[in-house]
Amino acid sequence: METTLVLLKPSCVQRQLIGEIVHRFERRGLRIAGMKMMQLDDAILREHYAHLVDRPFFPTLAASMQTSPVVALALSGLEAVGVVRAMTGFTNGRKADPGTIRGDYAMSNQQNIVHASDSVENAAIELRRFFRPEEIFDYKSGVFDFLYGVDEALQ
Ligand code: IDP
Ligand code: MG
Repeated sequence: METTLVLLKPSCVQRQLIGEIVHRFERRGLRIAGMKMMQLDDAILREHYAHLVDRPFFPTLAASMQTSPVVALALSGLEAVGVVRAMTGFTNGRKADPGTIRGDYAMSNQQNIVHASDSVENAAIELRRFFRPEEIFDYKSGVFDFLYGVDEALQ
């Protein structure tokens, strides 16, 4: 099983879509291993978006991420990183496929509702960035035996 990091961005929080987006992840069968609201500061955003700090849009990106708290989620499941990234869709909501979160809720390249880790390595780094170890819970989902086949459950 993998655990991945999702941030429900201010575009999600302000549009009152927290419940709707969390519901999508739950419906898919992902287990919520961690969940909390946080106000992000400049330091964590510079670290989280280190690959973008030199881009001209970084100041507006950082500002947009601070207009309200975000909700950080740790989601667990088999191949959870790839599953969640596929559910997220292309960065630009206007180009994202219908059926994806961005394709169903976003019209913007920046105000695109969610962040999702893009690799297993980055998921581990990002989970450490947003959660203390004791904030991630390892419990068995009550429907686990109906989410996975017997062979998959061992992975
Ligand atoms: P991702 O969120 O799909 O992984 P990244 O390229 O890692 O996309 O960019 C991180 C975030 O930066 C995006 O989700 C979006 O909010 C913002 N962003 C990316 N490219 C642009 C841009 O060209 N203009 C404005 N904001 C952008
Ligand atoms: Mg990214």
